[in-house]
Amino acid sequence: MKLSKFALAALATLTLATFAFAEGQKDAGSAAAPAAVKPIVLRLAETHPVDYPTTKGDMKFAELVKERTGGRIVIEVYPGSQLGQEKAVIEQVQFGAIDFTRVSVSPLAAFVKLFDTLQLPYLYRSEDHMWKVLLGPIGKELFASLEPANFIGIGWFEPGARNFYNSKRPVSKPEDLAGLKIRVQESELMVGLVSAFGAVATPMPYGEVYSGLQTGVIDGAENNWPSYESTSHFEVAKYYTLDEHTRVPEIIIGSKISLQKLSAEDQAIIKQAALDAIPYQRQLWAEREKASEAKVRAGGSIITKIDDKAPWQARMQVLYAKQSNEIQALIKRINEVK
Ligand code: GTR
Repeated sequence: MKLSKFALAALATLTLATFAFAEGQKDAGSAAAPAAVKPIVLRLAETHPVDYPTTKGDMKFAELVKERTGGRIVIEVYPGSQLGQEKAVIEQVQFGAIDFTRVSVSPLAAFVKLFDTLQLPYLYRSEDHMWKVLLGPIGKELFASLEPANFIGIGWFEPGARNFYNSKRPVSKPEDLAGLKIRVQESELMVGLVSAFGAVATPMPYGEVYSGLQTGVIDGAENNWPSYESTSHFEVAKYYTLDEHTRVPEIIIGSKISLQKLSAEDQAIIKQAALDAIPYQRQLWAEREKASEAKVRAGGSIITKIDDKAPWQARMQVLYAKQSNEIQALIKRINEVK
């Protein structure tokens, strides 16, 4: 086949262009290759079921991290204690086997004693006072105090107030608790608190409380409205007393071992995302508290309201007196937060 001069020139141009295009593609491939980069997948352990406000807060946190890293960092939330009960999970976070967890500061205080301060009875004047403490300089100092124990403080969630409940009798004054076997979180301070009320404290993981109540191993426990409802404890322990002895903040902690593998920018994105998830969780919490109360009342629980908390507070003086100087100093500063 004979080609004209014009056709030959066109063919040469086309060949060169194809070659140049292929080279360009190679360059682009080696420089960025975004599609080929696998995301960093991190795991977060949560004790509550999927529809619970803290779990939804965790998911919001994960969603913000994914969005703000353009999908480079994916946090998978494992609800319903799939990765273990709180104390065991905290240990795994410490060793880097689990990357994050959302827990109550109560079991965390077994690892970093200063956190006992935050779960002292009748410490906060109100929910608002608690949030001022958590989001102010004291909250930041407490986060920093976690680092020597290999944890990184990431964020706080709303915990509501905790109340006593039992299967035996209505409780309207501290003396009514005498002799009742009350489950507490795995926390020395909580053992002291319940003992100071004259009850028999029984530390036990959250997941074992329902059967404990059902079989009579324990007579009662203490928790906020949403936990009392979501666990169905209200079905087996119908006397609920609104003494509001504690507000024990919920916290998200990260594993120092996992997080130090990330860049400083990514660590900052993660911390900011957790803070930005707080208003969402607080909103869900307020709604769930009302819904849980309605469900519990409809389920036939006998609710005892406590108008005068003074006798309850008076019983707690022994617990305050036992605290270290470091904790006493922190209590003083918390009281001064306006
Ligand atoms: C809930 C808290 C859980 C868990 C539980 C318990 O209020 O959200 O993280 O600590 O109490 O009593 O074990």
